[in-house]
Amino acid sequence: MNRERFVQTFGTLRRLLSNCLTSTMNETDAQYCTSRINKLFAHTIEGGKHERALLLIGAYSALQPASSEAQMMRAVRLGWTIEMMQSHFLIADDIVDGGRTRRGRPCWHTLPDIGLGAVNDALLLECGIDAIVADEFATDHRFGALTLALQQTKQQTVMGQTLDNATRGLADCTAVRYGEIVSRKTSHYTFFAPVQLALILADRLDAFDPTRRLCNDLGYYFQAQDDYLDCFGDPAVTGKVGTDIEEGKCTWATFTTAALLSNDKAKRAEFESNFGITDATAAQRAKQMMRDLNIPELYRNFQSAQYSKLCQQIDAFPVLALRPVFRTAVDSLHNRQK
Ligand code: DMA
Ligand code: MG
Ligand code: MG
Ligand code: MG
Repeated sequence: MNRERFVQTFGTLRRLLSNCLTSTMNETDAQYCTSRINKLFAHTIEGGKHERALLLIGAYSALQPASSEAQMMRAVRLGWTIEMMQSHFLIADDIVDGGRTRRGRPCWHTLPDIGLGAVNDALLLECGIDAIVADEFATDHRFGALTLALQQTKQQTVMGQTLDNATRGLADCTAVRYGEIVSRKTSHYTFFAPVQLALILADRLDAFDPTRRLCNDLGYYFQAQDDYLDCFGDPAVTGKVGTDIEEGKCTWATFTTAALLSNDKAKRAEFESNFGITDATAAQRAKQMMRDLNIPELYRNFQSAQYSKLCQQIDAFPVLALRPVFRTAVDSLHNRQK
């Protein structure tokens, strides 16, 4: 199933979800909640790349090539739950990170009639995930495994975000710290969960461990790109204005900078005085120092080395049917500008 067909299933999904969430309400209340859900979905879910859902669907099709239309639709529904989870985390992430734009639009919480009501909308999306899974799978033998996988995904991501939020300033920017954050906040929900849900649907629980290892590395590659683009990408292309330098985050770009400055006290102090403060001139200066340290070139080298390494891992992946799926995923990431 391609992106276009997946997007076409959105209206039915949204109606199903509104019905699930408003079924016990009177008509007026149900109408209000449905219009809130429609507006929330239109702003925070539509217009995304839907890469996570497409990974799930691609993995499921590869594992069960003879699946019926009804079986595919179940994979599609699960795909939408992953997309809802993504929007759920991004709404909260943008509030915490001081994000202003996403996907070329203002962040949900910055809309004048939304504000901190966005917190409840993030929770609404989370309820929606559980509602869809229950509606579709409550009597299915895979309900327990699916529910557990989703619960673990939420937990890993929230704990990754907890570590990310606790990390401030150059002393916290280390490769080890970064690895701890990224495997939780990004790899799990972006790569492992979609494939894990497909494995559960296909009754292939035996393949979790190698999948987790490969997905961890894919997530590292993906987040390092996200971090680089935060500093040096074009906001007109990425659809978001970066805040990592102003927020003093531990990212691929900043832990690499910290390592390069470890023996240069004066430069380190200068970088630190421009890092972690909300000041456009300071952020510009910090980024210029990063350019002078050749961070862009180091990034290009890292990216091509990591791409080759991932391709080798994929070529040795034990579930043969999934190799082309991972290959498509890594190829679509390589040299990405958004
Ligand atoms: C995002 O990390 C992680 C989650 C779980 C949403 P980030 O803050 O780097 O993301 P973005 O650059 O999209 O704000
Ligand atoms: Mg963010
Ligand atoms: Mg963040
Ligand atoms: Mg980022």
